Amino acid sequence: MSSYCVATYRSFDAKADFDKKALGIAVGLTVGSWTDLPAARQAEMEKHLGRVLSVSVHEPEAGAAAGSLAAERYADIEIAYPDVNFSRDIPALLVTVFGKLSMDGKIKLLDLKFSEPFLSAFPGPKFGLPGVRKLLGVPERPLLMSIFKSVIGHDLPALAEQFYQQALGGVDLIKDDEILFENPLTPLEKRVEACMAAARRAEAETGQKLLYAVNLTGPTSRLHEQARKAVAAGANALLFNVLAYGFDVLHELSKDPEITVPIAAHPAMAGAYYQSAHYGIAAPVLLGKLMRLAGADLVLFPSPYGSVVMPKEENLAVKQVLLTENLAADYIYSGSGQGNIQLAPSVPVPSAGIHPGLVPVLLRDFGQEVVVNAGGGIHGHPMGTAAGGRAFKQAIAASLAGVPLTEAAANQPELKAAIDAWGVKA
Ligand code: 1AE
Repeated sequence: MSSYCVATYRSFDAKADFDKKALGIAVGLTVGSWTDLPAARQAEMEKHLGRVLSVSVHEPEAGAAAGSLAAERYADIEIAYPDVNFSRDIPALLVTVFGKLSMDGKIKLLDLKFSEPFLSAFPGPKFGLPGVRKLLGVPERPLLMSIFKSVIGHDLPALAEQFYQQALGGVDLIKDDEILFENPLTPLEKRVEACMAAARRAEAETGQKLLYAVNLTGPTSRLHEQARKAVAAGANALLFNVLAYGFDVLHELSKDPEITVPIAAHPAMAGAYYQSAHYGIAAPVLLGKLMRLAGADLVLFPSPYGSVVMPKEENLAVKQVLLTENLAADYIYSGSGQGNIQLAPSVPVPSAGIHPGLVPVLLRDFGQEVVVNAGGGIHGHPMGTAAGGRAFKQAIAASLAGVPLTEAAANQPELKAAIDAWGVKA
């Protein structure tokens, strides 16, 4: 029995015959030509042929605002690709479904559904949400992450002091800045040792465990070795710039049995792929399905509210895919089973420009299965970095209790200072 992975595209064209276009994609990206083949060859090639599952044409709506989607002529096209055509890895799948096609006119990859045989090659996140919660000993509440800021050019004592201040604020996770690479002042192993020592000092005061996601950088051929060194030096999490290296590199790292810590995926460069309505790969695929498939335990992405924003609908779709969607659920075009493979959920980390005044809307939209993540919103606090962490914790506690932040701030000076500085979003 054949199995298929299914891609959905949005193709924009003022005049095209979209049925013909869909057939051209299904045939062109699989067997290459079809009608010209002799019957015997057609029978042989049948199992390699892509199938058009649906073509849904949208005609421009009268009176629609110029530049809006409603004013455009486009079609959503669903095509099934036989698994037999590609090896069970993300590069092979992406090159098949959106290799040359990504450069062929106005077309965006909207969705990907994976067959169960394809999915079976992916163990998914090693820890995921339940594993991260277990490591931290925090079964329910939203988690809080702090981001190192302005650490380029700083030495180990300065870095350790910044770490200590963040940890004192009571955060659950601290991540390196994604632009901190291997460097002589704060090399990876020394950085891990200095920061984990600061973590222990802070824990003695706060009683709180935390994960430090150290940035894994350098040439691809050395990443496994670097990651193992980091773990041996005491790192209890890694940060990884997935899109700069490729999903397959994340997949290889996450399934390495010697890398025994959660991996946080940073979205650097993602905007080049998902932001256009007409081109690229939709955010729920790029930052949702592919990240989870490749094994990201936590996934950072812009929120709908901060300094770098993603439209809310898209944002919540990313969250949905990371947390709840069974990636194999409705893969079938012609197959043998339905969605038995479950990957652990990845933790959503909506980020960029987050401050305590955004916590109520963030928790309203994301619920409790989320990491509240901030850099400037912690270090920029008027009373300092540790107070910045405390202000977030106070905002989270108040939001969970249904208490308005302005009311909660009356007897919590850290929260009050944060609100005075940045306000509260209704
Ligand atoms: C979407 C990624 C956010 C990130 O990595 C980062 O450093 C955010 O910093 P702040 O919170 O905007 O200062």
